[in-house]
Amino acid sequence: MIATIARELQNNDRFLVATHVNPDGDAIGSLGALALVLEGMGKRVVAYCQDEVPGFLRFLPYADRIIREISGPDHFEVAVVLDCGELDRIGSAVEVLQHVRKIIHIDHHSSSDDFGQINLVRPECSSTAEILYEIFQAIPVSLTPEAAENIYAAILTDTGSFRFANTTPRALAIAAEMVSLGVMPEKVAGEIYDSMSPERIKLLSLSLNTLTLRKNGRVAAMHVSRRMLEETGTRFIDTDGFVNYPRAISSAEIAIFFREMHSSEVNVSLRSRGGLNVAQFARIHGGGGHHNAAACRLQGALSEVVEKILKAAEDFIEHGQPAP
Ligand SMILES: [Mn+2]
Repeated sequence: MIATIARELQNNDRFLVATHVNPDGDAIGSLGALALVLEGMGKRVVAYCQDEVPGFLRFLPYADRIIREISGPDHFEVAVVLDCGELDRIGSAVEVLQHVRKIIHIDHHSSSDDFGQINLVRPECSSTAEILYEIFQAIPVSLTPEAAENIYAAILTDTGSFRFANTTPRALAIAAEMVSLGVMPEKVAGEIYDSMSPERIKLLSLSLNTLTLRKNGRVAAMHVSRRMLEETGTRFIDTDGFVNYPRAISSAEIAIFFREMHSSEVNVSLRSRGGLNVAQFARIHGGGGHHNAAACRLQGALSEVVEKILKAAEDFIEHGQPAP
């Protein structure tokens, strides 16, 4: 499969590369790495992500060239969809994408659909960037420091700074290789983790005040409302990573972060440690993700969704995992 994709990248000339809405470090890093490698091979590339690149990822080489709208499927021979469990998560470009002759789907989410003509889904990989690295080796291409920085940032963020269970020998070895190619870990970490605006810190402080514990702290949750965003002059994108605060509580087995979206829709981020499979929990509520990191979106007022999901999380912990 790796070899097949390597061949497709070599044998075609006009590529669309795309990733999911609300992009994270793996989404933007994978997009940038693949776009840079394809350009290095002399290919024509359009890189697409519906939503804006979060501030902490804008330093990445290529991030400023990602476009947010595309037209016509005819421009592209191949579309490569990255880090995206369902095609719908591409956002508004889904129409165009469905008409591209060949879709190559590369992902590491365990709940990933087979929506492409070629599907490479490897849940054992730390990140989509790790899978790309293997494809790049199979072509083979040598990576520029710019491509390497994108891969490094993707692995760094998807492993939670090399802390999560997906911090495998392989993930660390690729990260080490990227450093030997010129990536500076101190610079990348500074850009990603120490670049908060004062407004964002104020938003965090409001959100920390909403901390709710259930089941003797085994369930820990926080939320951000539209009003908090208005009050602090921040945006939805500024809540990225907030779920890691309830997750950091020693007793927490499930951490939940609620974000009030527009018109009675709530985004729910879920994290777990160890055995509890939050991807399964998310799927029950119409979402998906990984064993220890997942998300879903529910209709309803913020307070209703919070109560409903907290109750469900308590049951989930109490009764273990329901039959699939
Ligand atoms: Mn990922």
